[in-house]
Amino acid sequence: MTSTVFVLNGPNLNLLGKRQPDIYGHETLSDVETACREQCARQGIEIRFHQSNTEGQIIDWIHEARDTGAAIVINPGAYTHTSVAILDALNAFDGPVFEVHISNVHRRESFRHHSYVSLRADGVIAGFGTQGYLLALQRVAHVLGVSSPVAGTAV
Ligand code: DHK
Repeated sequence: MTSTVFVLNGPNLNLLGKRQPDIYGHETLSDVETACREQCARQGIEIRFHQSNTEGQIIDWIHEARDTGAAIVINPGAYTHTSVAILDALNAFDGPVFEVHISNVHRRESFRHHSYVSLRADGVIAGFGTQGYLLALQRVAHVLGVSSPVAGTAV
């Protein structure tokens, strides 16, 4: 059976490419989705790609992943720094979880230095721009044991 990865995006990421491009870059979320879909197709993984500005919706998708997902890649946006509820939902998911931040949150305001999600994440990527999503998906393919033609997956 084909594995499915849920790629979940939190608040304001629908504005990617338009808001603060000096921090988040010029690529849109649609560009990111296309790149993620292409990479997953190459890796032989199914993808569910979502964005919501609502905490409860993100939690509902994490619950859905309990039944149909093999891994989660999540950029929770600002909920990273505030949401015990998203942490609790991720703790109820058994597969690997990878946290992605487009910006290097550790070089920004101190309130962005703490992540509730990191208490659950198996890996965290920050500051690699939107490429961070693709790096996380590369890791997903590796830990799920599906073949990946992308170089550098030996670790
Ligand atoms: C995105 C956001 O919207 C912020 O609230 C986070 C994260 C950082 C990012 O870098 O992708 O603090």
